[in-house]
Amino acid sequence: MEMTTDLVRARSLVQRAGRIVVLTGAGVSAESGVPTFRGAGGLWRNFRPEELATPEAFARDPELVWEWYRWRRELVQNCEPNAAHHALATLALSRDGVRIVTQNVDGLHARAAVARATALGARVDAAFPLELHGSILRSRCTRCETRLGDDTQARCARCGARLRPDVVWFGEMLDPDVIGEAQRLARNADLCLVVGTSAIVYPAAGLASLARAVIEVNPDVTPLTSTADISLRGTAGAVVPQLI
Ligand code: BV8
Ligand code: ZN
Repeated sequence: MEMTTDLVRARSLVQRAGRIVVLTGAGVSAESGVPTFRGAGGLWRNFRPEELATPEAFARDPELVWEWYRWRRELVQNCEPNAAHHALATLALSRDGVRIVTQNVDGLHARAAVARATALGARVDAAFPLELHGSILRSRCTRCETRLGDDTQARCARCGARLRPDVVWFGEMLDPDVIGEAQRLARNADLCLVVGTSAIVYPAAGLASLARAVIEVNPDVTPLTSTADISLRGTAGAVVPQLI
């Protein structure tokens, strides 16, 4: 992507910003091979995510919902963080005041944080993302809230209740501490760098407008485009490394 004036302006905004919140969506993982929710390939057996990622779907057919999550878990474990994940992790590790807040549940930001922190000999937590919607790599008990890493059994070892993916479904509240921290970070941010989200899922999509300035990176136009200070029309893998 040639250095357009917008890219030059965006780069200087990133350099001058003190505190930056990076808000990412499924688009940041598209070049890693993870299907987005609303783009092509986001479907599984002709189900839309909004039909399966709900408490009602899980209550009605837990096995079908688990089958979808196991398929997604297997898929993301075979994907690698891409240049955008690594560039964002490097940004967060190389200067203070940068926090990554993600809607994604694929764990790729965390993997990039570990890889970059190891390479830079830095403490990983600065690049660890705030996961607004949880992670499909974890499960939790539907009764006693025990959380498990990579589990295989469907029942809680402690209380015998059914396990569920440790994600926030449509119609469920986000963890108040997590969304509260994300809103505090966005309110205090000089810049919100929005990468790869269709900006239609709330409350996450409402974070960008809390920051003093917004830069958007997306191949398509979104509801944020008209209010963003700069909107870079390109993919995360191509644009984000040039921004950092
Ligand atoms: C809540 C975890 C309130 C699960 C997710 C009617 C009924 C029920 C609820 C609602 C309703 N109407 C509105 C709501 C609220 C609802 C909502 O906002 N719905 C939307 C669809 C209208 N929100 C909720 O339900 C939230 N909870 O509001 O609770 C409440 C109040 C009181 C009491 C009880 C409850 C919970 C929302 C969380 C849902 N869980 N995920 C799972 O993943 O299995 S959200 C899911 O969508 C993913 O996390 C995803 O990240 C998120 C947003 O999607 P995007 O990330 O933006 O992905 P998408 O595919 O849409 O877009 C990709 C973008 O990338 C595109 O713009 C594309 O152009 C771009 N792109 C493509 N390639 C690239 C790229 N960009 C860069 N580079 C590329 N290469
Ligand atoms: Zn339990």
